[in-house]
Amino acid sequence: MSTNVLTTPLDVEAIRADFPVLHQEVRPGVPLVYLDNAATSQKPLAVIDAMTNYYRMTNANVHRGIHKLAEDATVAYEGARERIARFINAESAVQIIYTRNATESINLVAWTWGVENITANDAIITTEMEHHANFVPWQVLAERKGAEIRYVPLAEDGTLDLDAYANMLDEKVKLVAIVHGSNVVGTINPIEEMIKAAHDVGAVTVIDGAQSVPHMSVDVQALGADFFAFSSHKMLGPTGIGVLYGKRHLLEAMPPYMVGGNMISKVTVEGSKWNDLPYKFEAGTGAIAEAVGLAAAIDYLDNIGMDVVHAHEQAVTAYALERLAEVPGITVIGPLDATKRGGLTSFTVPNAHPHDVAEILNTEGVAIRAGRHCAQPTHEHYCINATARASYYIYNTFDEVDRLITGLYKVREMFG
Ligand code: C6P
Repeated sequence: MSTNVLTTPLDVEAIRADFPVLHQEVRPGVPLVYLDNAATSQKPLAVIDAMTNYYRMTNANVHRGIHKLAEDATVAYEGARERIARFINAESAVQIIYTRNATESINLVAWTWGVENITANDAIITTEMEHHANFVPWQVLAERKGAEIRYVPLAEDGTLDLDAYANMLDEKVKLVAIVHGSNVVGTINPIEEMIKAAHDVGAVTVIDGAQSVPHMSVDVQALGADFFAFSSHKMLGPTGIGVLYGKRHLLEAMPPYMVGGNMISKVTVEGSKWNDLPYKFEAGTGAIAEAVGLAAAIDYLDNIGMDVVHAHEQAVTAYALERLAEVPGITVIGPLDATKRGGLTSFTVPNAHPHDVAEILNTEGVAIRAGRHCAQPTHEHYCINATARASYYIYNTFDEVDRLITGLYKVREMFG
């Protein structure tokens, strides 16, 4: 047990009361401990109710009808866009493009801005810390264009090697793609300074905020990001909707990603003209109820305060790091200082495959993720095949970390 006093600024029990899914036993007498939040978060009643009410009372298509329901649906859909813009401090809601998820947001940039701007004379920088969503699109784009791709290596402590980054920045570099918060090592990267360095050589930046926006205050203008991507489902919102923020002049100059209805202003047999931002990038009917749900999730998080969310996660993560260090043989990858991390811990257990670790923890009611977490280059850096990962959110308690540790002692007993 920890010798430190365990404190959090959050009333976690009150928060837990808002999440129906948490109040269940995975088998009789074994309550669920949900520590797979980096994969997807649970949803509070406020989000579930907002979406249910939308379907019960409003449901209509947006931007098309002139009847009351269509108008109400449009107000809700566009109101959600405004809400998202305020949450990340975008200059304008027209810079918030609805996508399906962070992966689609990044692909949108690769297959529009990237195709238009990257040539065989250019270089793209990404890092060994990326989720495949911010790695594979750039690899494929570089291959197709015959461009060079450079990878910022990880330093020994699980941060990015910033000296190597500085050395690889030159006038050939046209695009820099960096993850804000890693989904494996947990590191929060100093992206403000990395973006500034990229801008100094004239490069455009794509920031993967899938693991930062849910957990900390993010101000896209203060960061200076050209493009910023995230997913609703990791931040208490529904699946099926994500966000791409982009600087207006870049979005204006980009061709559409998909074409069809909604994204046009004029269509004749001679040709078509594109709609204004943000609709130019939103072909077809969008995820309307999901936008409503995402706005409710943002209200819920903002009500708590993102600084409080972050402080709670750092307290739980610091406690987890301390307790994981007690279990003989466990190796945690990434910075051991919780203040440099988001709320997750990836680790290996001697003689036990991460899938076995997850399996045994599952019998103890503890849900974690095992595997490469769609970040194979990061695992290759450590010369390991896979890790077990426990990831925390606003509703996780210190007691739940204790349940994880008890389960890990069982794993150690079984695997020697
Ligand atoms: N990581 C995890 O368990 P999507 O799937 O598009 O909503 O998010 C992709 C993504 C992009 N970047 C980072 C840093 C991420 O962590 C993820 C999703 C999940 O780690 C599922 S693989």
